[in-house]
Amino acid sequence: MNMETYHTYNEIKTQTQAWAQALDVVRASDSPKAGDYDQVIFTGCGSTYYLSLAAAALYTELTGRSARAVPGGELLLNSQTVVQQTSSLRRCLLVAISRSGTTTETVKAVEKFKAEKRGDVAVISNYNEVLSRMADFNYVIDKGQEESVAQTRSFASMYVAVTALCAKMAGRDDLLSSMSDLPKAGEALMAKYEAYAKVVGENLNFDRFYFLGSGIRYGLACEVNLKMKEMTLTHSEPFHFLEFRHGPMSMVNENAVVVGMLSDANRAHEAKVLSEMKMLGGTVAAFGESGADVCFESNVPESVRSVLYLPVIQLMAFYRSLAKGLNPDRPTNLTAVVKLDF
Ligand code: F1P
Repeated sequence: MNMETYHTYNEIKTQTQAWAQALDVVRASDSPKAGDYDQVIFTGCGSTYYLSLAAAALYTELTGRSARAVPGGELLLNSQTVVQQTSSLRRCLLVAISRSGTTTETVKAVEKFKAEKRGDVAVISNYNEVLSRMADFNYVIDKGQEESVAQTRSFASMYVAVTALCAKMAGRDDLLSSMSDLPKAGEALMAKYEAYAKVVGENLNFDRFYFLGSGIRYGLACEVNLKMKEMTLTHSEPFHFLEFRHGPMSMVNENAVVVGMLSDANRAHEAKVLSEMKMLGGTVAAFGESGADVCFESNVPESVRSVLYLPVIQLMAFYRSLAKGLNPDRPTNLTAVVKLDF
Protein backbone atom coordinates (compact mmCIF):
# COMPACT_ATOMS: atom_id res chain seq x y z
CA MET A 1 0.00 0.00 0.00
CA ASN A 2 1.32 3.45 -0.92
CA MET A 3 1.25 5.52 2.27
CA GLU A 4 1.74 8.77 0.38
CA THR A 5 -1.83 8.49 -0.91
CA TYR A 6 -2.98 9.56 2.55
CA HIS A 7 -2.88 13.21 3.60
CA THR A 8 -2.46 12.07 7.22
CA TYR A 9 0.75 10.19 6.44
CA ASN A 10 2.29 13.09 4.53
CA GLU A 11 1.29 15.54 7.22
CA ILE A 12 2.82 13.44 10.00
CA LYS A 13 6.02 12.88 8.06
CA THR A 14 6.53 16.57 7.15
CA GLN A 15 5.59 18.07 10.50
CA THR A 16 9.13 19.05 11.55
CA GLN A 17 9.13 21.79 8.89
CA ALA A 18 6.13 23.28 10.68
CA TRP A 19 7.94 22.95 14.04
CA ALA A 20 10.79 25.04 12.61
CA GLN A 21 8.39 27.69 11.34
CA ALA A 22 6.65 27.81 14.73
CA LEU A 23 9.97 28.64 16.38
CA ASP A 24 10.74 31.34 13.80
CA VAL A 25 7.29 32.93 14.22
CA VAL A 26 7.44 33.11 18.03
CA ARG A 27 11.03 34.31 18.09
CA ALA A 28 10.24 37.12 15.62
CA SER A 29 7.00 38.29 17.28
CA ASP A 30 6.23 40.49 20.29
CA SER A 31 5.09 38.49 23.31
CA PRO A 32 3.00 39.29 26.37
CA LYS A 33 4.91 39.91 29.62
CA ALA A 34 4.03 37.41 32.38
CA GLY A 35 4.25 40.14 35.03
CA ASP A 36 1.46 42.14 33.35
CA TYR A 37 -1.25 39.58 34.15
CA ASP A 38 -3.03 38.33 37.26
CA GLN A 39 -4.45 35.34 35.44
CA VAL A 40 -3.55 33.36 32.32
CA ILE A 41 -6.15 31.15 30.62
CA PHE A 42 -5.49 28.79 27.70
CA THR A 43 -8.48 27.69 25.62
CA GLY A 44 -9.35 25.55 22.60
CA CYS A 45 -11.68 22.68 21.62
CA GLY A 46 -10.95 18.95 21.39
CA SER A 47 -7.32 18.63 20.33
CA THR A 48 -6.64 22.28 21.01
CA TYR A 49 -8.21 22.01 24.48
CA TYR A 50 -5.77 19.20 25.23
CA LEU A 51 -3.03 21.44 23.87
CA SER A 52 -4.25 24.08 26.30
CA LEU A 53 -3.96 21.60 29.19
CA ALA A 54 -0.33 20.92 28.24
CA ALA A 55 0.36 24.63 27.78
CA ALA A 56 -1.08 25.70 31.15
CA ALA A 57 1.04 23.14 33.00
CA LEU A 58 4.17 24.22 31.14
CA TYR A 59 3.46 27.93 31.69
CA THR A 60 3.27 27.37 35.45
CA GLU A 61 6.36 25.13 35.46
CA LEU A 62 8.45 27.73 33.63
CA THR A 63 7.12 31.02 35.05
CA GLY A 64 6.04 29.92 38.55
CA ARG A 65 2.72 31.68 37.90
CA SER A 66 -0.66 29.95 37.88
CA ALA A 67 -2.52 29.28 34.65
CA ARG A 68 -5.48 27.17 33.71
CA ALA A 69 -6.96 25.50 30.64
CA VAL A 70 -10.65 25.44 29.79
CA PRO A 71 -12.59 24.20 26.75
CA GLY A 72 -13.83 27.02 24.50
CA GLY A 73 -17.41 25.99 25.20
CA GLU A 74 -16.88 26.32 28.95
CA LEU A 75 -15.30 29.76 28.63
CA LEU A 76 -18.28 30.79 26.52
CA LEU A 77 -21.09 29.33 28.63
CA ASN A 78 -19.61 29.22 32.15
CA SER A 79 -17.07 32.04 32.18
CA GLN A 80 -18.10 32.95 35.72
CA THR A 81 -16.39 29.73 36.87
CA VAL A 82 -13.22 30.62 34.98
CA VAL A 83 -12.38 34.32 34.70
CA GLN A 84 -11.43 35.99 37.99
CA GLN A 85 -12.44 39.59 38.66
CA THR A 86 -8.89 40.90 38.23
CA SER A 87 -7.62 44.20 39.66
CA SER A 88 -7.76 47.05 37.18
CA LEU A 89 -3.97 47.30 37.24
CA ARG A 90 -3.17 43.76 36.16
CA ARG A 91 -5.49 41.89 33.85
CA CYS A 92 -6.10 38.49 32.33
CA LEU A 93 -4.28 37.02 29.35
CA LEU A 94 -6.37 34.67 27.23
CA VAL A 95 -4.38 32.37 24.90
CA ALA A 96 -6.78 30.97 22.27
CA ILE A 97 -5.49 28.00 20.27
CA SER A 98 -7.19 26.80 17.09
CA ARG A 99 -6.00 25.07 13.93
CA SER A 100 -8.74 26.62 11.78
CA GLY A 101 -9.17 29.88 13.67
CA THR A 102 -12.92 29.55 13.07
CA THR A 103 -14.30 27.04 15.64
CA THR A 104 -17.49 28.61 16.93
CA GLU A 105 -17.01 28.07 20.68
CA THR A 106 -13.49 29.44 20.62
CA VAL A 107 -14.37 32.47 18.47
CA LYS A 108 -17.44 33.33 20.54
CA ALA A 109 -15.55 32.90 23.80
CA VAL A 110 -12.88 35.35 22.66
CA GLU A 111 -15.51 37.80 21.41
CA LYS A 112 -17.17 37.69 24.86
CA PHE A 113 -13.82 38.07 26.67
CA LYS A 114 -13.01 41.17 24.62
CA ALA A 115 -16.50 42.66 24.88
CA GLU A 116 -16.22 42.40 28.67
CA LYS A 117 -12.77 44.05 28.47
CA ARG A 118 -11.24 41.25 30.55
CA GLY A 119 -7.73 41.64 29.20
CA ASP A 120 -5.45 40.78 26.30
CA VAL A 121 -5.76 37.96 23.75
CA ALA A 122 -3.00 35.88 22.19
CA VAL A 123 -3.93 33.57 19.31
CA ILE A 124 -1.98 30.55 18.06
CA SER A 125 -3.38 29.14 14.81
CA ASN A 126 -2.48 27.65 11.43
CA TYR A 127 -4.74 30.04 9.50
CA ASN A 128 -4.96 33.84 9.67
CA GLU A 129 -8.71 33.82 10.24
CA VAL A 130 -11.38 35.57 12.33
CA LEU A 131 -9.70 34.47 15.57
CA SER A 132 -6.37 36.01 14.55
CA ARG A 133 -8.09 39.28 13.70
CA MET A 134 -9.11 39.61 17.36
CA ALA A 135 -5.60 38.99 18.67
CA ASP A 136 -3.37 41.44 20.50
CA PHE A 137 -0.56 38.90 19.98
CA ASN A 138 -0.98 36.77 16.84
CA TYR A 139 1.05 33.66 15.94
CA VAL A 140 0.13 31.92 12.63
CA ILE A 141 2.04 28.80 11.56
CA ASP A 142 0.77 28.22 8.01
CA LYS A 143 3.11 25.26 7.41
CA GLY A 144 0.98 23.42 9.95
CA GLN A 145 -2.09 23.59 7.71
CA GLU A 146 -3.50 20.17 6.81
CA GLU A 147 -6.15 18.43 4.70
CA SER A 148 -6.94 15.64 7.14
CA VAL A 149 -9.49 15.97 9.93
CA ALA A 150 -7.48 14.55 12.82
CA GLN A 151 -4.85 17.06 13.86
CA THR A 152 -1.24 15.87 13.60
CA ARG A 153 1.15 18.37 11.96
CA SER A 154 -1.09 21.26 12.96
CA PHE A 155 -1.26 20.23 16.61
CA ALA A 156 2.50 19.68 16.85
CA SER A 157 3.25 23.04 15.21
CA MET A 158 0.95 24.89 17.62
CA TYR A 159 2.40 22.96 20.56
CA VAL A 160 5.94 23.98 19.59
CA ALA A 161 4.72 27.57 19.28
CA VAL A 162 3.12 27.61 22.73
CA THR A 163 6.18 25.90 24.24
CA ALA A 164 8.40 28.60 22.76
CA LEU A 165 5.99 31.30 23.96
CA CYS A 166 6.07 29.94 27.53
CA ALA A 167 9.88 29.86 27.46
CA LYS A 168 9.98 33.42 26.13
CA MET A 169 7.49 34.72 28.73
CA ALA A 170 9.58 33.02 31.42
CA GLY A 171 12.66 34.87 30.18
CA ARG A 172 14.32 31.53 29.39
CA ASP A 173 16.15 32.37 26.17
CA ASP A 174 18.40 29.38 26.89
CA LEU A 175 15.43 27.02 26.56
CA LEU A 176 14.15 28.88 23.51
CA SER A 177 17.46 28.49 21.68
CA SER A 178 17.77 24.80 22.64
CA MET A 179 14.49 24.15 20.78
CA SER A 180 16.33 24.65 17.46
CA ASP A 181 17.45 21.02 17.75
CA LEU A 182 13.87 19.68 17.80
CA PRO A 183 13.19 19.37 14.02
CA LYS A 184 16.34 17.30 13.48
CA ALA A 185 15.53 15.11 16.50
CA GLY A 186 11.99 14.62 15.20
CA GLU A 187 13.22 13.55 11.77
CA ALA A 188 15.64 11.04 13.32
CA LEU A 189 12.89 9.70 15.59
CA MET A 190 10.50 9.01 12.74
CA ALA A 191 13.22 7.40 10.64
CA LYS A 192 14.29 5.13 13.50
CA TYR A 193 10.89 4.15 14.93
CA GLU A 194 8.34 4.16 12.07
CA ALA A 195 8.77 0.39 11.78
CA TYR A 196 8.06 0.02 15.51
CA ALA A 197 4.93 2.15 15.17
CA LYS A 198 3.80 -0.05 12.26
CA VAL A 199 4.29 -3.32 14.16
CA VAL A 200 2.32 -2.11 17.21
CA GLY A 201 -0.27 -0.33 15.08
CA GLU A 202 -0.95 -3.34 12.83
CA ASN A 203 -1.36 -5.80 15.72
CA LEU A 204 -5.15 -6.14 15.90
CA ASN A 205 -4.91 -8.48 18.90
CA PHE A 206 -4.74 -5.19 20.83
CA ASP A 207 -8.25 -3.88 21.53
CA ARG A 208 -7.57 -1.15 24.10
CA PHE A 209 -4.90 1.54 24.51
CA TYR A 210 -4.04 3.56 27.61
CA PHE A 211 -1.86 6.67 27.45
CA LEU A 212 -0.08 7.62 30.66
CA GLY A 213 1.44 11.07 31.09
CA SER A 214 1.95 13.34 34.09
CA GLY A 215 2.83 17.01 34.68
CA ILE A 216 3.46 18.88 31.42
CA ARG A 217 2.80 15.64 29.52
CA TYR A 218 -0.78 14.91 30.63
CA GLY A 219 -2.38 17.18 28.03
CA LEU A 220 -0.33 15.40 25.36
CA ALA A 221 -1.51 12.02 26.69
CA CYS A 222 -5.07 13.31 26.17
CA GLU A 223 -4.19 14.39 22.61
CA VAL A 224 -2.58 11.13 21.47
CA ASN A 225 -5.50 9.31 23.06
CA LEU A 226 -7.84 11.36 20.87
CA LYS A 227 -5.72 10.48 17.79
CA MET A 228 -6.13 6.76 18.55
CA LYS A 229 -9.88 7.21 19.06
CA GLU A 230 -10.49 9.47 16.02
CA MET A 231 -8.36 7.52 13.54
CA THR A 232 -8.99 3.91 14.68
CA LEU A 233 -12.32 3.78 16.61
CA THR A 234 -10.48 1.99 19.43
CA HIS A 235 -11.36 2.12 23.14
CA SER A 236 -8.60 4.29 24.62
CA GLU A 237 -8.15 6.52 27.65
CA PRO A 238 -5.51 8.91 29.06
CA PHE A 239 -4.44 8.98 32.70
CA HIS A 240 -1.87 10.53 34.96
CA PHE A 241 0.65 7.76 35.71
CA LEU A 242 -0.17 7.14 39.38
CA GLU A 243 -3.90 7.49 38.80
CA PHE A 244 -3.90 4.40 36.59
CA ARG A 245 -3.56 2.11 39.62
CA HIS A 246 -6.70 3.60 41.21
CA GLY A 247 -9.16 1.49 39.23
CA PRO A 248 -8.52 1.80 35.48
CA MET A 249 -5.72 -0.78 35.57
CA SER A 250 -8.46 -3.39 36.06
CA MET A 251 -8.80 -3.22 32.27
CA VAL A 252 -5.21 -4.36 31.60
CA ASN A 253 -4.78 -7.78 29.97
CA GLU A 254 -2.92 -9.31 27.03
CA ASN A 255 -5.08 -7.26 24.63
CA ALA A 256 -4.05 -3.96 26.19
CA VAL A 257 -1.28 -1.54 25.20
CA VAL A 258 -0.07 0.85 27.90
CA VAL A 259 1.85 3.78 26.38
CA GLY A 260 4.01 5.56 28.96
CA MET A 261 5.23 9.11 28.29
CA LEU A 262 8.15 8.90 30.71
CA SER A 263 9.73 11.95 32.29
CA ASP A 264 13.31 12.19 33.55
CA ALA A 265 12.29 13.81 36.84
CA ASN A 266 9.87 11.08 37.97
CA ARG A 267 11.18 8.17 35.91
CA ALA A 268 11.37 5.68 38.82
CA HIS A 269 7.73 6.14 39.88
CA GLU A 270 6.47 6.08 36.30
CA ALA A 271 8.53 3.08 35.21
CA LYS A 272 7.21 1.12 38.21
CA VAL A 273 3.63 1.61 37.01
CA LEU A 274 4.62 0.31 33.57
CA SER A 275 6.38 -2.75 35.03
CA GLU A 276 3.26 -3.58 37.04
CA MET A 277 1.11 -3.35 33.91
CA LYS A 278 3.50 -5.69 32.12
CA MET A 279 3.00 -8.18 34.99
CA LEU A 280 -0.74 -8.00 34.32
CA GLY A 281 -0.14 -9.11 30.72
CA GLY A 282 -0.26 -5.69 29.10
CA THR A 283 2.08 -4.65 26.31
CA VAL A 284 4.07 -1.58 27.38
CA ALA A 285 5.35 1.05 24.96
CA ALA A 286 7.62 3.43 26.86
CA PHE A 287 8.66 6.78 25.35
CA GLY A 288 11.38 9.00 26.78
CA GLU A 289 14.73 10.71 26.28
CA SER A 290 16.60 7.44 26.97
CA GLY A 291 16.13 3.96 28.48
CA ALA A 292 12.77 3.43 26.76
CA ASP A 293 11.25 1.52 23.85
CA VAL A 294 11.30 4.79 21.89
CA CYS A 295 14.29 7.00 22.84
CA PHE A 296 14.45 10.64 21.76
CA GLU A 297 18.19 11.09 22.43
CA SER A 298 17.65 14.76 21.65
CA ASN A 299 19.75 16.47 24.35
CA VAL A 300 17.00 19.10 24.46
CA PRO A 301 15.99 20.13 28.03
CA GLU A 302 13.00 18.18 29.35
CA SER A 303 10.60 21.13 29.70
CA VAL A 304 10.75 22.06 25.99
CA ARG A 305 11.06 18.72 24.16
CA SER A 306 7.63 17.15 24.76
CA VAL A 307 6.62 17.49 21.09
CA LEU A 308 8.90 14.47 20.54
CA TYR A 309 6.31 12.19 22.18
CA LEU A 310 3.88 12.84 19.30
CA PRO A 311 5.14 11.62 15.87
CA VAL A 312 5.65 7.89 16.60
CA ILE A 313 2.28 7.60 18.37
CA GLN A 314 0.61 9.48 15.48
CA LEU A 315 2.15 6.92 13.10
CA MET A 316 0.98 4.07 15.37
CA ALA A 317 -2.61 5.34 15.08
CA PHE A 318 -2.20 5.82 11.31
CA TYR A 319 -1.07 2.21 10.77
CA ARG A 320 -3.79 0.85 13.06
CA SER A 321 -6.39 2.79 11.10
CA LEU A 322 -5.26 1.16 7.83
CA ALA A 323 -5.04 -2.29 9.48
CA LYS A 324 -8.69 -1.90 10.54
CA GLY A 325 -9.68 -0.97 6.98
CA LEU A 326 -10.50 2.62 7.96
CA ASN A 327 -9.56 5.88 6.26
CA PRO A 328 -7.32 7.93 8.61
CA ASP A 329 -8.00 11.05 6.53
CA ARG A 330 -11.75 10.85 7.19
CA PRO A 331 -12.51 9.79 10.79
CA THR A 332 -16.03 8.48 11.36
CA ASN A 333 -18.65 11.13 12.26
CA LEU A 334 -16.10 14.00 12.30
CA THR A 335 -15.51 17.20 10.33
CA ALA A 336 -12.34 19.30 10.38
CA VAL A 337 -14.08 22.23 12.04
CA VAL A 338 -17.12 22.34 14.36
CA LYS A 339 -19.42 25.23 13.42
CA LEU A 340 -22.47 25.89 15.60
CA ASP A 341 -25.43 28.30 15.47
CA PHE A 342 -24.92 30.55 18.48
C1 F1P B 1 -10.63 21.83 16.82
C2 F1P B 1 -11.08 20.45 16.27
C3 F1P B 1 -11.14 19.49 17.40
C4 F1P B 1 -11.23 18.06 17.00
C5 F1P B 1 -10.39 17.71 15.79
C6 F1P B 1 -10.49 18.72 14.73
O1 F1P B 1 -10.66 22.71 15.80
O2 F1P B 1 -12.36 20.54 15.70
O3 F1P B 1 -12.27 19.82 18.16
O4 F1P B 1 -10.76 17.32 18.07
O5 F1P B 1 -9.04 17.68 16.19
O6 F1P B 1 -10.14 20.03 15.29
P1 F1P B 1 -9.71 23.99 15.81
O7 F1P B 1 -10.39 25.03 16.66
O8 F1P B 1 -8.39 23.56 16.39
O9 F1P B 1 -9.66 24.37 14.36
